[in-house]
Amino acid sequence: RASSDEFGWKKYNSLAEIEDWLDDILARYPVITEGFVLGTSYEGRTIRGLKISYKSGNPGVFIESNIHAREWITSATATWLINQFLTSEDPLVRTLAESHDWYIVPVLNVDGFVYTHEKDRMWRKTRQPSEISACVGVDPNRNYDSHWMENGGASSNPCAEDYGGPHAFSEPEIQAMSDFVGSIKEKLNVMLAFHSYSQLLLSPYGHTKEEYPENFDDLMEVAKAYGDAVEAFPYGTVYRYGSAAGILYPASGATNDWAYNEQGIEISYTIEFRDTGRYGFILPPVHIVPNAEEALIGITALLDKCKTL
Ligand code: ING
Ligand code: ZN
Repeated sequence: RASSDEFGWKKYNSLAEIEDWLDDILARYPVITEGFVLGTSYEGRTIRGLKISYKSGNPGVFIESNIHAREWITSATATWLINQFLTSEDPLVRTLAESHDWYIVPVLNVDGFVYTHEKDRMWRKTRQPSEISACVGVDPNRNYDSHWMENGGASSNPCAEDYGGPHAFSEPEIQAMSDFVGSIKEKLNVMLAFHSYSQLLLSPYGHTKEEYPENFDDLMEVAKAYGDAVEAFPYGTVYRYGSAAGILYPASGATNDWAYNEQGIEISYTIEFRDTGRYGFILPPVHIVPNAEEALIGITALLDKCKTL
């Protein structure tokens, strides 16, 4: 293979490249890492995850990435973080990596991700056909069973980009998330759902802006720590923060609301990475490493702040 075809962070990788790389990681770090299978996608692909644990009983952090197919920066960032947690010699990164148990799903929407590589770069949804329409796919980030389809936070039109699906958990990928996260929720302190783009930290709730979580002040303090750390980092990138419905738009059935409401994970965010719209979803690969560095700095600050709550 030509070196430019190999796995790395100078380009976006295909699902096959990411999976081969995960196999390498598992072979190279058999004590620290453990592969897990989240479940099977509509088209029959295995949805894989990686657990990184240096010692048992650490606070658990779950990272859900690439639930939206076209948001390639999310899996590029998730894999870069995995690599840092395993190989960095920076003492701050070592402390971060070794003092948490990480559950990372680099590509949740595997069918959609493959579709963006092979057919339509701008695909967002899953690839399960509808029974009532010729349109394909459900918005997986509207498909969790948490205030599903309430308050106009998702569309009932199968052709819409934010179609909530025929019923909650209609998408096997999202049912798989629910089963897996449900089975380890006692171990999880933090849920981070990676998205792009807009440079935002979004807390619950997405389903309403009339109400706010009981720990909303804490959630904002923690989000501020992330934003301040990223802005102080050499690139000066600005992240805004607030509740999803409060600063963005109403959206029901999203991961962070579900994790918060139904799984009791009190620190739960959607993170919208670079940029603010110049390139949008088609973020040039030169942004991968800077974006990932910012995520690392931000997550470090976020988890440090959590300890003070
Ligand atoms: N944005 C998220 C979306 O699913 C979001 C924003 C997430 C809103 C969670 C509410 C709750 O629409 C992108 N870019 O996908
Ligand atoms: Zn998204």
